[in-house]
Amino acid sequence: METIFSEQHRLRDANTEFFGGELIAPHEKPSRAEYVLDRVKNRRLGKISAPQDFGLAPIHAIHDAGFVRFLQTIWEEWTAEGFKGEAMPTALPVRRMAQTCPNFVEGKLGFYANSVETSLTQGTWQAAYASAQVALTGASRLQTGSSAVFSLCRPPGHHAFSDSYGGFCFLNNAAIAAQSMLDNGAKRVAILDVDFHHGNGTQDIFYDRNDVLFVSLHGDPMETFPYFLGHADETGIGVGEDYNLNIPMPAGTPFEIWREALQIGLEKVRNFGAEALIISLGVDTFENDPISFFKLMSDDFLTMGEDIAKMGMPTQFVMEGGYDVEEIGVNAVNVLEGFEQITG
Ligand code: OKP
Ligand code: ZN
Repeated sequence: METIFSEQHRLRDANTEFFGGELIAPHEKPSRAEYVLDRVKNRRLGKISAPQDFGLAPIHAIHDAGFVRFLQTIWEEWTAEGFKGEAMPTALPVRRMAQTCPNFVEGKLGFYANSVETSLTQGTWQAAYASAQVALTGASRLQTGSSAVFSLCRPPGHHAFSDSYGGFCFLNNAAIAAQSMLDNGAKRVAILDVDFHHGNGTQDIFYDRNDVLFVSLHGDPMETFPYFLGHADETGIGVGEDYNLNIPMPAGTPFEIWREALQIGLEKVRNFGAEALIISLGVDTFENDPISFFKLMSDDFLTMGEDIAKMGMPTQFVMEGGYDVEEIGVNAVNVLEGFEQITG
């Protein structure tokens, strides 16, 4: 399987993540992608290619123009004010507050944030842009005859909404890839999100649509991030009704149970009849992940890949989370090797 990878991911290298009332060294750091890339090389998974540049148009097909401009300009605006730290909001528009974007930079941050652990920094936009191009290049590969591709995206994307960032995500790579496939002739695309966290951004982007099915297996949002979306009763709206499936699971969920949820999700995908399957591939379901509570073991990721391969669909793997950096490479590439054990 071919891997698409951009060195530009290193431009996302924040000093801070707001965690437990402290500013700590971020969980989402450059070494994550390097561990995965090293494992791809060591296992000789296949060739590694730089992304093509598809420009801003396919990003604007998913994201609000004001939000994109905000990401492009925020660091300059923030430093122009003389602030010493990384950019983060203080006030957020919640219940009954006016939804107008303020002029002052700190207000803009609150307007465009959906969570506040994620600092904006120099280089974040450039890395997020490159990550989206990695996803777009993978999508293009599927539409020019590849049966499977690995988009080694970093930073991740599934917590990015059309008009908000958060949860270490800025641009929704999987959504951008899905939309580009539709805009290049696909009729239906399915996104299966196996990251430990609910793909709240992806769900919201496609919630009222029936051309993209979204299925997510994740920690129960009553107990974990992103908290406010991902419940089982969120099934879609309007023509999108029944085109969204959430399977939240409790702390301690082992692979045996998780795999039953996977089968339900895959059955939903099968009945949908999509031309392509995008996997939002987070491996933070791993038992030793520092910020998650499922109990998958490294070998389980092989089985996960096998189960996905049995769908027999053109498949794009888009990297999302996974924070036990020592094992993230093994676990992510295990999914890909399991997939190839079935497809050859
Ligand atoms: C991004 B991805 C833990 C707080 C969690 C944000 C997690 C973002 C995960 N106490 N903070 O889905 O892996
Ligand atoms: Zn995650």
